[in-house]
Amino acid sequence: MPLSVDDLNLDNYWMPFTGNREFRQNPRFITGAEGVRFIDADGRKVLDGLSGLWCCGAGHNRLEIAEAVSQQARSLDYAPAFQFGHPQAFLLASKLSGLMPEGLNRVFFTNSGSETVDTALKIARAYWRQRGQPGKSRLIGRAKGYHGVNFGGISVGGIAPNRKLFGATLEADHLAHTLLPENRFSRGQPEHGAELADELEELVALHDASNIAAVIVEPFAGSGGVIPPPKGYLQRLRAICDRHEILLIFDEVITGLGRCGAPTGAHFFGVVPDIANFAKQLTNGVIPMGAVVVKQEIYDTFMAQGGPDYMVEFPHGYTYSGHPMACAAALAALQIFEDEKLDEQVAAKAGFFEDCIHGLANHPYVRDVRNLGFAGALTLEAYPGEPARRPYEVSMACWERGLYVRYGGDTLQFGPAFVMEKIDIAEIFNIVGDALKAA
Ligand code: PXG
Ligand code: PLP
Repeated sequence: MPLSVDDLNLDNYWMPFTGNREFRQNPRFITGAEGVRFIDADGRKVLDGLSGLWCCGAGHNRLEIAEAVSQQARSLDYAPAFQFGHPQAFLLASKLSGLMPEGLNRVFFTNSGSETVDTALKIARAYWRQRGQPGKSRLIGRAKGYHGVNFGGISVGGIAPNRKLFGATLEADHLAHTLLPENRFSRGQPEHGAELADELEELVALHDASNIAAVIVEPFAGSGGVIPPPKGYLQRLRAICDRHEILLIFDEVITGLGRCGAPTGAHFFGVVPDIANFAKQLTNGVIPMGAVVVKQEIYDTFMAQGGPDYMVEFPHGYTYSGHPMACAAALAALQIFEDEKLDEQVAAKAGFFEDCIHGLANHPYVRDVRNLGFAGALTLEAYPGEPARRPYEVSMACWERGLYVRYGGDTLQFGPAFVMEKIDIAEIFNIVGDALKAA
């Protein structure tokens, strides 16, 4: 039912990652969804150019998921996560393990990408302590990396506005980002920059590997503006981690479960991390959930500790870890993933998506185009001193024309649902083209 904005009191809700003052002047309400479109408060259909926030790859309002969640709510709404189990969590851990690259098969559940990141960082540090190397505690991220908003995540994260208000973080170093000027307008993985991985060798020389626990990177940087890794870069990072016994964590919150056109970014790039993080697409966005998947050897290290068996091996977990409703949603979502071969759908249509987004290369204000799988970004020429303004303006112009696209920093970002048809993908970029010309 269309909802009148006038009836709502807008005073109390502090919106996340939103210009709250701007929103109150120019409210935009989503009141429904259908397939790959939202419905707004005026009853308009608006094409969803980002699968929600990168999470609804199977499309919106999937009946299979709705029914699984509804059934779960009536049979077991909640079970304590600590010291007791319910079957769906075990089923889901097995099903998810089946989608992982060889060797990643022990699963810890969380409720978001941010919790997943902090959990992975804690596992990494604790692992080295369990192995008798407590000095290995330093964490290394990458400039332009996004690892959520909790303190661990912003410590390794590399997006300045997300860090600058919050004071001291965990000790962390950052590799350089891989957004090189010579790679502008690359299609898929760029040619230049594999050697940027060698910065890790320099950090090892500086700190010594005996002080470094883990390196965390997104297989391709998502929120930082869809930055695919240079060819060979991730392989090089893996080799350096192996050489120095440093854990490699892939934050696959965006890249995982189909976005790259493969089950995971690890599959797509052919590099297997020691720990991989998932969230978003795990439940198709229906119920919040995240998962940290680790190599069996890491889990076994915790299980090999001395002391009585009733002692907790890893003092960490959330009230809602493995929540029955989230498990039900995830089991149904992964079933859809399998039945509809969502990763193969992306692989089959990724070339079309690439042609469409690169078709905007010569449009006004477009300074770079990047893409991989069903992810892409346009970097827009900044107003002097105001890098974020033009993407905001173009995004709002798209909304008026019936397209939801995300803007962040100096980029517009695209991540269509895996099930989106070519005709709708083409429509996304037609609308963006019009909005750019009108800007
Ligand atoms: N790691 C990565 C790689 C992410 O992309 C998180 C962790 C945090 O997840 P939660 O569930 O705590 O938000 C993310 C989330 C965007 C956008 O537009 C990206 C994210 C979230 C919201 C918007 O790029 N990534
Ligand atoms: N704060 C308080 C006072 C709590 O009791 C708890 C959990 O018991 C938490 C925070 C953490 O909540 P969650 O387990 O949902 O992360």
